[in-house]
Amino acid sequence: MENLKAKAFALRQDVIRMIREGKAGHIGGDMSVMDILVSLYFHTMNVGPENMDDPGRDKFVLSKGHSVEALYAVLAAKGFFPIEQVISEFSKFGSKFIGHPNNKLPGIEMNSGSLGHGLPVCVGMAKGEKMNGSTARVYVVMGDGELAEGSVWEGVMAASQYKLDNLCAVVDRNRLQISGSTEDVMHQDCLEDRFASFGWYVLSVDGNDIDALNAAFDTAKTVKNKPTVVIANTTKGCGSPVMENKANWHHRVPSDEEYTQIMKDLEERKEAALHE
Ligand SMILES: Cc1ncc(C[n+]2csc(CCOP(=O)(O)OP(=O)(O)O)c2C)c(N)n1
Ligand SMILES: [Mg+2]
Repeated sequence: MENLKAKAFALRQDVIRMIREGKAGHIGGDMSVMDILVSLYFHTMNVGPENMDDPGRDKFVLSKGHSVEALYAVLAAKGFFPIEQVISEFSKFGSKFIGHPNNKLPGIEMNSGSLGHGLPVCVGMAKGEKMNGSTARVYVVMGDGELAEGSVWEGVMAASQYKLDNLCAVVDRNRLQISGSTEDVMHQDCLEDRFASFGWYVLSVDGNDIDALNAAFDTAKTVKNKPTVVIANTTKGCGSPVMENKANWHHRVPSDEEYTQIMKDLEERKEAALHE
């Protein structure tokens, strides 16, 4: 069986190379969200280049669209496009691989980047799947800072109203946003209780533990009559102490020394995962 923990560290290395070459990128959130994306794309969802024309495929929206570098690495690993092409073209003038998801690229369902829109759109998508009698599931990943957008909570209410048990939201709960701690900027106390009070089924897991994520997404598939949220408790910058839990790594290009250290740290974690 494929070692998804090691894979997530290898894909983080692709992201670091991409950001170095492109001289831009939301590195901290890419690192925190990687295990969530690997669990979704390699364990949970029935999505790949082979079935993108099948209306019954599961649908995915990266609502925290600034973490597109992580999505590019995962989509490349799924075979949507070559990783070397992304690394050489990302963020260059005229490139298709721009700094936020756009649906002209294969594998991307929705343009995103303006925070607060992914969940409301996914509510419509999930309702549409039900109206069509489809068994497809809809997944959306939001940031915890993103939850300050009021539109998120309109979507939360509507998903509950329409009993969208085919909808699974994930919050990348890394406790940081662009300008510092979420608790200072717009606090997210009792996040689990907030979603539960709106009628959602709530799971709270270590969001950098692939096994825990896989289990949570398996459980979400069994929930009836209500949408599920997975609060994924993550570390921003996960993979190297150079970046971990540091607000100034929200958007940053590593220096030569930082690059060398980060790649080494990721290599060590990848090797450790391989020998676990
Ligand atoms: C509507 C909107 N307002 C502001 C921004 C600018 N912005 C980009 S990333 C970000 C912080 C997001 O924090 P969070 O959702 O916690 O993301 P993560 O920590 O996972 O990177 C902000 C405010 C935006 N993209 N969209
Ligand atoms: Mg955050």
